Amino acid sequence: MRTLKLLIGVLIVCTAININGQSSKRSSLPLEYGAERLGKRTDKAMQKWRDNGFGQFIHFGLYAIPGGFWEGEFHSFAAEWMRAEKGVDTDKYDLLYKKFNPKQLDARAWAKQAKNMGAKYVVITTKHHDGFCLWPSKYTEHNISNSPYKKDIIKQVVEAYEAEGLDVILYFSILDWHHPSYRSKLETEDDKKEFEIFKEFTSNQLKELLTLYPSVKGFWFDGTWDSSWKDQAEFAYKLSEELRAMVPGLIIGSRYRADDNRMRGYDSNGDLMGDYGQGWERNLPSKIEDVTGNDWECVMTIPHNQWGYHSDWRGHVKDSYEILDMLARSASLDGNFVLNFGPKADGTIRIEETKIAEEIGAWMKVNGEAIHNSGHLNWEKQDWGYYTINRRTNKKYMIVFNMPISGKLRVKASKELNISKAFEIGNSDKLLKLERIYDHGEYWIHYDNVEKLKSPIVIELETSINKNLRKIENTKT
Ligand code: H76
Repeated sequence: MRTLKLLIGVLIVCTAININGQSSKRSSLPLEYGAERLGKRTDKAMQKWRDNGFGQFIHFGLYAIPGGFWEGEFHSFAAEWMRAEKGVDTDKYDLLYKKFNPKQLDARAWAKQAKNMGAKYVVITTKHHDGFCLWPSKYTEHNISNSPYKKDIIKQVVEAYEAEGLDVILYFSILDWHHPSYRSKLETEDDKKEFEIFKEFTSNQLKELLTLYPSVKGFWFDGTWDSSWKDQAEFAYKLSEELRAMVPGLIIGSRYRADDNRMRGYDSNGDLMGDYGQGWERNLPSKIEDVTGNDWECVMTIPHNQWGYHSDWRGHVKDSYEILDMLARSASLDGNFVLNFGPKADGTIRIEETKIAEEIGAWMKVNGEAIHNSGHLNWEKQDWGYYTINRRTNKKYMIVFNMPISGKLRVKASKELNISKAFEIGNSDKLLKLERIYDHGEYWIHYDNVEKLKSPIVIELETSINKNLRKIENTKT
C-alpha cells in the first residue's frame, strides 16, 4: 500500500512537471551553483508577481540630460549608453551629476499614470551602467545626494507606487563604468585584487538597498555579461542567498548570475537559473514551447531601442495597439510584459509616453481582466489573436487583434468542453452567434459589427463540460 502511495505520488510529481513543459532530461551534470529549482516557484510572492502580468519600467539617470545628443551631435544608439559612446569624454559625462536636478519630478504623478495604464508593478533603475545612484548610497559619492536635487528618488518612487498599490522592483546594473575597481576581465593579479573590492562594494550596495527599502519585491539585474562577473558563481550565488534571507519572497531573474561553468541564464544542464526567464528583451516568444515551462518577462521599449530619455526618437515608434498586442501575447504565453518609460531630465514624462499610457489604460479598463491574473489557454492558436484564461475565475478569453473582414472567428476548443456562450467583455446581454461543428470541439463565432470596430476586442467564452463525451468515455470502461 505504501509503495502504491509513493508510486502515485511520484506519478503526480512527474505529471506536474510535464504539464509545466519541463523536458525529462534534467540535471545530469552535478553543479554547485546551477538552477535553484526545476519548474516554477509556487509561493505567494511569486504568484503575485505572475498575476501582476503587466509592469512599467523606468530608466532615469544622468543620461536624461544629454538625451541622445552629445555636444550637439545626434547619437542613434540607446541614450543610456551615452557614456560609452565614441567621442564622449567620460570625465565630462560623470560631472553631469552637478546638473542633475529633476525639479518637476512628481513620483505620485508617475505612479498614478502607471496605475491608470493598468500596470501592477514598476521596475526602476537604482543604478544603470554609468554608476550614478538615484539613492543616497554610503558606498559611493556618485549619488543623488551630491546632485543639486539632493533628495532620494528611490524612496519617493517606492512610497508613491506602493501608495497606489503597485509593487516595486529595483533595477541594478552589476557592470559599473564609474567605479575604479570594476574590471570587465580578470587578467592580472591586480585585476583580481581590485575586483574583490568591487564585489564588496556591490554586496554592500545591494544590502543597503534592501535595508532602506525592505518592502520591494525583487531585483532586476543587468550588466552581468562581463567575463569578470561570470567568474563569480559562488560569490553571486551566496550573495543572492543573503539577499533572499533579508527579504523573504525576493524575486531575482535569470540574468543575475552564471553557474560553475560560467553559463548564464540557463545552467550547464539547460535548467533556468533564478526565478523567471529574463532573456526576453525587446523580443517575445512566439509559442508556449519557447518558454520551457518557466515564468518569464518581456521588457519592451516604445521606440526601437531607447530606454533612457532620447529627445529625438527616429525610426519606428510603436503605437498603443502594437504594444497591447505584445502585452496580450505575453499573457497568452504565461509571461509578464513590462513597458519602458524614460523620463526627461526635469523629471516629467514626455507627451508621447503619456499618450500611450492613456490609450493602453483606456483599453485595459475594459479588457484588463483578460490580462491580469491570466495566462496560457491550451487551445490551438488562431490567426485572429490570443486566448487567455483567468487563473482565479477560470474565465476564458479571445483577445482579437486581427479581426477577419468576414467577422467569422474560428475556435478550436478541446473536445471535453462545450462553448455555451460568447460575448464581448462587459456586454453579456448581447450574445454572439455560435456555430458548432458537432463533436470536434470546433466553433465559429460571428462578429457582425466589423465595420464599426475601432480597437481590438475581447470576447469572453462560457464553457461547460461536454457530457456526451463523458458518456462515451464511461461506456468504454
Ligand atoms: C544592453 C542593455 C541594457 N538592458 C536594458 C534593459 C537597458 O537597460 C539597456 O541599456
